[in-house]
Amino acid sequence: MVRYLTVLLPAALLTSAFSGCSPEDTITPRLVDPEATAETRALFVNLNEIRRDHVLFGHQDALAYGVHWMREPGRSDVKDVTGSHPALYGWEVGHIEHGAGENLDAVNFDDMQQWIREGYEGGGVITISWHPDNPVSGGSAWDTTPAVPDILPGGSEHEKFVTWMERLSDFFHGLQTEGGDPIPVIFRPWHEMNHTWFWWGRELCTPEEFHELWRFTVEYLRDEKGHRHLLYAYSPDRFESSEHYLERYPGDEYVDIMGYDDYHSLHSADTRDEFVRQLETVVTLAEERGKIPALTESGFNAIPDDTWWTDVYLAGIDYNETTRRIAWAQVWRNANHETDRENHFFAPYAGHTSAENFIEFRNHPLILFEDDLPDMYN
Ligand code: BMA
Repeated sequence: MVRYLTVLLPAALLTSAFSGCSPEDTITPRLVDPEATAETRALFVNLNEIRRDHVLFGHQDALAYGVHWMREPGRSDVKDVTGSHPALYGWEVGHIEHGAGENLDAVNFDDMQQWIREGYEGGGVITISWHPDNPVSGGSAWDTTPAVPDILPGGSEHEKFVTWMERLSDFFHGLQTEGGDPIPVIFRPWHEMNHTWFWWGRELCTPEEFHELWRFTVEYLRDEKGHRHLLYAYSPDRFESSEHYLERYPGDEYVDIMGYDDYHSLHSADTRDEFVRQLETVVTLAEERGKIPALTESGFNAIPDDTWWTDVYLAGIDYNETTRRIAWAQVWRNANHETDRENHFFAPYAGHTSAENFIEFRNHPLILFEDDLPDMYN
């Protein structure tokens, strides 16, 4: 059984080998962490099984705020419109590296831990991104002063970076159920590294330096800090070819999820070919390696097209047998209109002109929201 995940098998065969097993039985997918908790392994196996027929819908910061509200227990814009929370919750830990009380979008970290607990207990899947500040210049994640070589072992800022990683680890340790069990999390660091807008991006470090940064991140959390509840997601932004996608891929031993972020080929059906080509590439590359493919960030800011959800987003994802095998599709956050950014939202809110179409999207059999999910952790 163990062997099945270490060789290349079609998803159907792979999953049928596991159906009916409980995590305690024999399921040992070849994860980055061979000692991952039973729930974390189950999450991987279940995502891999579910993607044969379904795609989970995800939203960033769903429980923290919406376009016209903040910090209201049990609320999300997605639920306001559809009656259900998203199936996958994205969270962002930028500024955890400073030991700050709030992230870079003013979300309180204690609240975030509580919302992560609630999302997990409601059956949802949790993914975390990180936009750490520039460790050399002190600027933001978008400050492209070169920094990667300096934070690697032997570099002048390495110790500082280790302190940052320690704070990240402390936050991860706090992600526990009431009973003290670690909550499985898909960690998605150093994303969009094939472009040049972040300090860890292309042209700011060599592929080898990037690989070292990635491996250090994994080994620190897994081996040094003993986190047994993490799956690791690699997610470049839009790309030209498999070679481009894989240029900064740190190796099969260091990646569980092969994702991709795309805000560019999703504005209309005109660029569907481009979107489909990239989804097909990600699915194919992931399946060749026994990894899980996903659309890790996406969306159309402010959703100016009222039928975008079905006519562009779903039509692209559901384009063919290959594209629809991604495990999830996540859209970015709904910034609060009064306190944060205006017109920066990627899911509809109650009363938005795409709300009706979003309900149609939610009712499509391919797409799962939280209340459609089977137990993802067993
Ligand atoms: C970006 C925007 C920013 C935000 C950042 C991190 O895409 O939403 O406003 O600070 O993500 O969440």
